[in-house]
Amino acid sequence: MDEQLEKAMYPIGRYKTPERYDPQMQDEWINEIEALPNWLDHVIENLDAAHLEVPYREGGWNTRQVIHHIADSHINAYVRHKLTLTEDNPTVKPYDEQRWALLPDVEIVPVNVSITMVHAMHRRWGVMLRNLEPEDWERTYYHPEDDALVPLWTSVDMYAWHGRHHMEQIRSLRERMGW
Ligand code: NI
Repeated sequence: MDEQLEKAMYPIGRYKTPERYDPQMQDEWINEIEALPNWLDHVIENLDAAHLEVPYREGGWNTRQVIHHIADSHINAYVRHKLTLTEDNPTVKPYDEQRWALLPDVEIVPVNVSITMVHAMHRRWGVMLRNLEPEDWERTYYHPEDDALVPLWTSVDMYAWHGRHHMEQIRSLRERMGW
């Protein structure tokens, strides 16, 4: 892939699963999950309606779609984590994120509504994760598309990355555009 495109798509690099589980990382993962709503408040500050419609790269989502996508994705993640904590190896439901991003709510609802959802949901998510028993972190869910058992700690690490990843797409777009 073209280097500039790679940088626009993956401003903090692609996700890489850590080679081994380090429980000392829990705090950092949860801190990032708890910080995301405030980062989102900040990253869209002073953007007008026209700015929100500019794709962050050619053929990519615009800021409006990226913000709603974060809410859509993290609702799924939160449900997956709750299932993991209450069932043995639950099979989670994949969803078509590209088609979700084209539904009417993403078109019509202001982005700050999704950021408010993220504030509320991440508050609960953070409290849930902060109060787990050590063994809970190694519980797993089954992801049918990847045909993989995913430990909770991997998933938490991945979603901490995911929030930062999309926030940085918007932040670096603003930087490139001088907004
Ligand atoms: Ni995403």
